[in-house]
Amino acid sequence: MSRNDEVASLLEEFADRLEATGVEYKPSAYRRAAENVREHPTPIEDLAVDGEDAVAEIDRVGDAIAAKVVEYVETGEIAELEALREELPVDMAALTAIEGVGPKTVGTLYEALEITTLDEMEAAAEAGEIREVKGFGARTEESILENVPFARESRKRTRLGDARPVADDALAYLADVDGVSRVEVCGSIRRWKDTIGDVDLLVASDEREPIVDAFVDWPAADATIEAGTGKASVRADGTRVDLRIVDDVEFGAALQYFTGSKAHNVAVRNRAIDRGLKLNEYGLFDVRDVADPDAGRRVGDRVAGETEEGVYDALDMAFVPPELREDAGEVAAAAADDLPDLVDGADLRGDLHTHTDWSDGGFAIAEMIAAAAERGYEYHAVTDHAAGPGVFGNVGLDEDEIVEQAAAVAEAADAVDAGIEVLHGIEANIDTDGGITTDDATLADLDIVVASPHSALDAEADAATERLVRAVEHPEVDVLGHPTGRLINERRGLDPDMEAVSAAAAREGVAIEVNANPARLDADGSAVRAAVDAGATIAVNTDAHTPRELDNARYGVHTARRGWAEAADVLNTYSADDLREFLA
Ligand code: DGT
Ligand code: CA
Ligand code: CA
Ligand code: ZN
Repeated sequence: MSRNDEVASLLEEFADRLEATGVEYKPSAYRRAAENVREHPTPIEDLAVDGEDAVAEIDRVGDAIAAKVVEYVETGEIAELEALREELPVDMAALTAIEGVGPKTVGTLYEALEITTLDEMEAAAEAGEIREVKGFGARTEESILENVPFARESRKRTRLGDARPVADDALAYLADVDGVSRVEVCGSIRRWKDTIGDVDLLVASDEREPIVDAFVDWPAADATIEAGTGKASVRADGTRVDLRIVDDVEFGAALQYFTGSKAHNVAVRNRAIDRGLKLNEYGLFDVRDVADPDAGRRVGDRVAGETEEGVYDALDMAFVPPELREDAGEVAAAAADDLPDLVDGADLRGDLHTHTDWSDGGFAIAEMIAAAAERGYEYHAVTDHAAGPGVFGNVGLDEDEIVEQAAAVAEAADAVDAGIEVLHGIEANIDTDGGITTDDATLADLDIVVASPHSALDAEADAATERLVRAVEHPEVDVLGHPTGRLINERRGLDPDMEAVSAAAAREGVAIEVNANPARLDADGSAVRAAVDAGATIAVNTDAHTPRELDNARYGVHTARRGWAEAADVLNTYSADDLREFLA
C-alpha cells in the first residue's frame, strides 16, 4: 500500500467514525479528501514535509484535514482519530462489511447493545435483540443474520486488485536481490482469480538463507510470519505473502505445481501417470523402468522441470495459460492442441465505459479523453450516468443534460485533438422490470448505450434473468454493463442464468461487459465462458472515474481470459469501423 492509500484509508475510517457518532456533512468531506489523496500523483510524505499548506494544495483537502495528514506522517497517528476509536471501540471494517450495515447502524447498535464484532452481531441477531432496538425491525434483523457469514468469509480473502500491486512490488524487489536467477508469482494470483487467499512467489537460486533474509527485509513487509530454510512468509498490506526458493533445474516443475489449481494439477499428474511418468514439484521423471516409483521424490530419469513449457511439452500437450488452469476442460483442449488464442491487453483499442465530472467522475471530459489517448487507444467512449433508480442525488444526467453533453464532448474532442475517436454515450439504468429509464429518442441519438443494473440488486435468480434479458432486447442498448452488480466481498449482486442472458445478447447483438473495476470483475470468468460459448460478444471496460482507473483494464483482460475469450470475442479489440458497425 502506498502512503497515499494508507492515509486515504485512515481518512475514510475517520469519515465512518464521524458518521457513526451522528456528525453530518463532515464525513463526506473526509471521503472526498480521501479519494483525492489516493489519486494524487505526489507521494503524500513528500508534501507533508513541506507542511500543511503543501498538503492543502490537493483538491478538496482543506486546512483541517491537511493538518491531520501532517500529524499522521510526523507522529504515526492522529490524536482525534484515536479518541474516536476509544469512544466507539468497534471493529468498523468488519461490521460495515455486512451488506446493509453502515457506520450509523454500527454506532446505534453499539449504543444500544454494545455490539463490537461480527460474532456479537450474529449472537444479538440470533437472540432477537436487534429487532427490539428503536428504528430496527424483524426484516433488518433477518437481513443482518443472513449476511454475516458472507461478511465473515469476505474478510478472509483479498481482492485481486488489492493483492496484485503487492505481488508486483514483491516481484520487482526480488528480481533485484543478489543470487536470484528467476522469480515468478504462482498460486491463484497467477491464475488471476478475483479473490486471493494468499500471494505465492517462487524464486530460483543456488542460495537459500540470503534470499530469505532479503525477503523479510522487503520494505512492504509489515511482519514476518515465518522464516525457514527455502521458504518464508510475511504479511504485507494485510495479505499473507509466501515465498519458496528452489534450484534452477526444478523451477519450471515448481512453478507448474504451485500455480495450481489443485484440480488442474491432479488432471495433469494423471496424464503423466498414463505415460509412465511421475510429475511433482521437483520435476517430471520417467519411472517406466523403476521398480518402486514412490520410493523418493526424484526417482527415475528427469525428463523435464527447468521450464514450465518443457513440462507441458513432455506431456504432449500445449502450454496452458495460467488463467485456464481450473480443470474446466483445458487439459483435454491442450492435449488436442485446441486451446483458445486468448485476448491480450495489447489487443484493446479503447474503453467503452467511462465517467467524467458530468456525473460522478472526478475529471473533465477533455482530461479523460487525453488520458485515453496517452494510453495509445484509438477510440474512447464517454458514458456518464443517466438519472434513474440507484443513481442518487443529482449525479445522473436527464435527457436535456445528455443533449447538452453531446456538444461538450464534441468540443472537448476537438480541443484535445489527439487523433482519438470519441464516442458519446450514456450509462443508462435497468429498472426492476428490465426497462431502460431514459427516453428512447434520446438514446437513439447517442453513439453507444451501456445499460446497467444499479438498483434492486438482491432479486431472485429467475426475476434477474428476465430483467436482464428484457434489457438486452431493448433496441437502443449496445452493452450490458456489470450484469450482476456484485461488489466483491461486499455485495453478492444478482444471480441470473448467464446462459439465457448470453443467448439473448448474442441474438440481439449486445455485448456483455467485463467490468474491469477490481471491486466488480463483473461478468466474472465463468459468466464470460457462458457468453463466449453462446456466441455473444464481450466488452472489457474499466468504468473509469479517473484517468488512473483506465489502467484497471488489465484486470478485465485477465478475467476475460479466465472465460476463454479470444480477441475476436471482444468488442473493444475491433477497429473503429467495425465497432461503429456493431453499434449501428
Ligand atoms: P488461494 O491462495 O486460496 O487463493 O489459492 P491458491 O490456489 O493460491 O492456493 P495455495 O496458496 O493454498 O497454494 C498454491 C498452489 O499450490 C495451489 O494452487 C496448488 C498448489 N498446492 C498447494 N497444496 C497442494 C496440494 O496439497 N496438492 C496439490 N496438487 N497442489 C497443491
Ligand atoms: Ca495462494
Ligand atoms: Ca500459499
Ligand atoms: Zn459506470
